[in-house]
Amino acid sequence: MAKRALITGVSGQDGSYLAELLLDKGYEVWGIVRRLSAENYERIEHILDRIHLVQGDLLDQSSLASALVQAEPDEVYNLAAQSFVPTSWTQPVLTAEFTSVGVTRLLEAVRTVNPRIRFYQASSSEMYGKVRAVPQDEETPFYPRSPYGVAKVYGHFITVNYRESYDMHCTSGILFNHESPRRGIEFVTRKVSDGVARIKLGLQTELAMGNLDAQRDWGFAGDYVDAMWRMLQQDDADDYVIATGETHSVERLVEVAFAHVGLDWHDHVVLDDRFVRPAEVDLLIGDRSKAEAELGWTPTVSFEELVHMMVDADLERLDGTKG
Ligand code: NAP
Ligand code: F7E
Repeated sequence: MAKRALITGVSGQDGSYLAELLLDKGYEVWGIVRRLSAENYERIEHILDRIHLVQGDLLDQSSLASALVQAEPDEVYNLAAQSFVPTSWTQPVLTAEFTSVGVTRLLEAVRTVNPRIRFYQASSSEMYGKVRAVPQDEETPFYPRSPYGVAKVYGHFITVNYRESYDMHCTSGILFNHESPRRGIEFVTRKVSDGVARIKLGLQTELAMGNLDAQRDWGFAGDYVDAMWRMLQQDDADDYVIATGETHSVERLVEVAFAHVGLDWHDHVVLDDRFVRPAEVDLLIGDRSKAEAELGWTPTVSFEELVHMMVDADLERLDGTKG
């Protein structure tokens, strides 16, 4: 019989890639979506006829239990969250409700409906914040620098706690930044790829940016959802860092993206304090040795390939709308 999976956040970047991956593996795929006044299925439009959607919200306990009863999953992937770091300063309580307590709501629903379900929690390198070690691995202490990072630390430890308290198969994947043409437009990689494409096509002239010195370990989202699946296939649940092991500054990102279309970033990028954060995460670089050894996982897309892929996708998308 086909395995069944339930994904929260199926309409997001990672949810859409994970749904594709699980369909390819023969899973029956279910996704939880929020009720919105207008549907927001752009990233999953191409697979809508192959997946089952059920309405639910991380704020609503009974909707999560109902979704589990309906979908009868073997595996649950909790990808839903308020995931944009700057919004976590303007909506800190909502961020905590979604990104922290929401995890407990879902874990409680799993525990009461069927504690044998395998559970994946989308933890984040933002938990390392003001980093205590370089590179960061599963043993590195957390020091979050935003309400989002703080909320994710709670989500991580409640997942570990359900594993230890109830002997449930609960895994926390500590994923470093991962991007794609499906990345939300306000995140830095997509903001840059979209801006570069617009400037190249003559639709705008400037790109306003915040801190160019921040360094991130950026990988391709398609690779990272494969790591999620591998984690839930292990006999024992555990925590894993997923990262490329390379770090680049935002300035380098901008340089590579503009150079790809034959432009010099100095002619177009302007600094704008509105995009500078109250507290910054200066440097992230992950050590994926454990994931490589135990899951056999390695990234397949380099930083330059990722930036080129995103700029090309935005050029193609915007070229069609030009004029
Ligand atoms: P994303 O594109 O922002 O997607 C977030 C998803 O969560 C969307 O489908 C959204 O639904 C859903 N959602 C938000 N609030 C919800 C609620 N109250 N109830 C139900 N669904 C809700 O995020 P992503 O980049 O795919 O990331 C997936 C997960 O990994 C997130 O938990 C994120 O924090 C975490 N993470 C991401 C990265 C990264 O670099 N991408 C790294 C580490 C960890 P709508 O479409 O209705 O808004
Ligand atoms: O910022 C700097 C900014 O918003 C990256 C989320 O998926 O990854 C993501 O969090 C860096 C920061 O992602 C702009 O200050 C400069 O240092 O793309 P971002 P993030 O905050 O790293 C982690 C792993 C997650 O878990 C999160 O959910 O870029 N930066 N100028 C800028 N960032 C933005 N957004 N916009 C700028 O203009």
